[in-house]
Amino acid sequence: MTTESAITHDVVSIKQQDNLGIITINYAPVNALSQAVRQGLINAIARLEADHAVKAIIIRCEGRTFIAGADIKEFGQPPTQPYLPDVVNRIEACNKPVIASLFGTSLGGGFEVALACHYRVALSKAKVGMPEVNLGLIPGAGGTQRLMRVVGPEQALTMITSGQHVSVSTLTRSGLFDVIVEGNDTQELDAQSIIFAEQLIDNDNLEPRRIGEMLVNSDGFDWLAAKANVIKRARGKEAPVAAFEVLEQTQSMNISDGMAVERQRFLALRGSPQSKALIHAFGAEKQTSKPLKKINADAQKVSLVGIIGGGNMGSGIATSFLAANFTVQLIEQSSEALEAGLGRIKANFVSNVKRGRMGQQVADTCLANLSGSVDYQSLSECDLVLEAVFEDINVKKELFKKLTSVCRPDTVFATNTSYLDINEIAASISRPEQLVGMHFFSPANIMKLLEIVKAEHTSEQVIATAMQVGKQLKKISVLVGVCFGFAGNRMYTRYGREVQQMLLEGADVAQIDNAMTSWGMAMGPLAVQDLSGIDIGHNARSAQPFPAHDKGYFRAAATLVEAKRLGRKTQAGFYQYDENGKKHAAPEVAELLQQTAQKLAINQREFSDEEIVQRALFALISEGLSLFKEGIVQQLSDIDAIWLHGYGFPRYKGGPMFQAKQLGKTAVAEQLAQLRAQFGQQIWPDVDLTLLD
Ligand code: T1G
Repeated sequence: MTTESAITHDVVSIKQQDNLGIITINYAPVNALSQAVRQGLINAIARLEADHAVKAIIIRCEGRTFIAGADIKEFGQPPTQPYLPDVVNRIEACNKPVIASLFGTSLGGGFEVALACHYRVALSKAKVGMPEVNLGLIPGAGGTQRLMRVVGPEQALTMITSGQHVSVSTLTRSGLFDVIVEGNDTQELDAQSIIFAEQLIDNDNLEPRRIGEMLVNSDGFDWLAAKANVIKRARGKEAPVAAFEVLEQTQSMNISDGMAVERQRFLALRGSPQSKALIHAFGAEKQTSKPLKKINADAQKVSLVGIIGGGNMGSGIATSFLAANFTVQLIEQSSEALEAGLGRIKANFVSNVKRGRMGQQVADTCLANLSGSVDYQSLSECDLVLEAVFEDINVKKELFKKLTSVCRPDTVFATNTSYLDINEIAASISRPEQLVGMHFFSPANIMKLLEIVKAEHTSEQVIATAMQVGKQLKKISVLVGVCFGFAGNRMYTRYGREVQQMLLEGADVAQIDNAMTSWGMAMGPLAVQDLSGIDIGHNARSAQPFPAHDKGYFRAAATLVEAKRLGRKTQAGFYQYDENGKKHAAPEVAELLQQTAQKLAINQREFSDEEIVQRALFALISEGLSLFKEGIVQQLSDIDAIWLHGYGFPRYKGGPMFQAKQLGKTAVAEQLAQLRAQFGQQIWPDVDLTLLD
């Protein structure tokens, strides 16, 4: 006998099937724990607990996943009743067995709901996790307490402080799941959940098994060593350390006292600067795929991709496409170059397997989709052809001219150029509307950032296709316009210019790098220069007219290039490098730069770390606001996504434009006015600050 009734709107409903009560959550897109879902769960549990005909209860979800966590749309608003801890405790307190039916990604509050259930049935392809630290939070509804009781402090700490999604198939002996259903079939999951519930009833095994009643077994666990490890890996992030402290502090408490400590720390983190920044970062990444000017065209289907150039970039890009199940045809100029390119791609997959990024079978399947040729005719059936050849505009023009005669009329042409004018390349071919920039970042098979560059005549359909391909590549694809360096590198040039200007003004190399890394940047800007080669940027800049208004423009780099100090590759750059590659201060650099400063009549002085960080950050803010004003980017959050994924900006600081918003329009205006007064309008131009309202 089956009766159905809705509990709250249509997000939570219950169905009675014989002596089973089945609670279904249906709240797109990921069954997040909105207020209505929380209220619906509490009402459903109460209703079924009171129904004498019901012997056991299943909590399941419709759609793509079991509950994926608290509702991010409610973040930033005051918490509303029923609070999630009350919901999970109500589920656990139910006097009838409650079974969670897990598929997709049961994360955060979703996993906490599952842990409050008395049993868990899960698909082997499902994932679970406590990703709260990625949002600057810790689990706030019993997750620290119940996870530690089931899997022990070590595994609980790893899951909570890493925030990683863990495949159910790797947790078979964790004690977390009572039944693991092989595969990814949710109908089979539903069936197995019902069978499991019916077995409980048939065996009269109806006493709820509550994790909250278990004790934590910390025997032999070295909390001291674990703490040092958590702090080291946190690299300035507060939430992982807070999670550690909660687990250590509550290991011997009862669940109620433990949850009170957890809740207190959760609420203290909620609304913290780091949490606000991390939640902004999460939103900024999602926002990149929703360009403000809606793209009025559907993406073309792309499966066969031609990659021209098998060097470091081309082979990395080809690796990225192959790993996303595209078929790749690699083109090189000679059989030797082709072999070398194919070899680089295969080496990338060997590394992927060695580092556990993928299994050998997957790698073999990917490589089976790779072929190579020296004949452009082999590109005739490609849906997309992307070039990653030498950065010379005439080489690229010739290449695309050849492609227009070889490829289908609807083939999308993409260039990976970093600095060349895509409008100029497009103007040289008969199908400019087919050309788009797809600017990958090295190493292209690792870096998630992809700039999709819309040239003047690029069609909407080609843009939509490139954005779709970026999504399939699992890249953070950001739509940008054409200018020198597009968005990321143009800002990076401005950042580099400001850092090198401060060098000429007397700031010390190590002081600059240490100030920036202490603030949170992944690497010091001058160490990065040494790594990539000071001459690379210098040669690219030398191809452009020197900005007469900016007498110190990268003159520090020019000085070092003249002194043949090119960076790591010459064991000498901004730093000195010993035979082990370890960097050391190089006093002669300060002398060289002092001479250059004197020639340029730039006075030298002491700097504070704060001023160094502020000047560098404001260079990014100023250039980011100019990019938006010129229409190179469509939303400020895109700039944050670019800097978080392309340049090692600290995620827990949200991005340069998030920092500007946190500083506030008035403070930014005052600081920019001071810099403008000191260094002039051309270095620090007027920008539109209304965006910071
Ligand atoms: N709340 C609301 N909407 C969400 C959401 C969430 N938690 N997660 C994703 N979405 C939306 C997303 O905005 C997009 O919407 C759509 O779902 C698809 O997302 C108390 C406090 C779940 C693995 O951190 O990791 O619980 O753009 O494009 O690549 O302890 O989204 O389609 O309109 O990313 O398949 C913990 C964060 C919260 C999960 C799916 N949970 N989300 O990835 O699709 S804190 C999380 C994700 C918490 C408790 C604490 C991923 C995903 P739209 P998508 P996807």
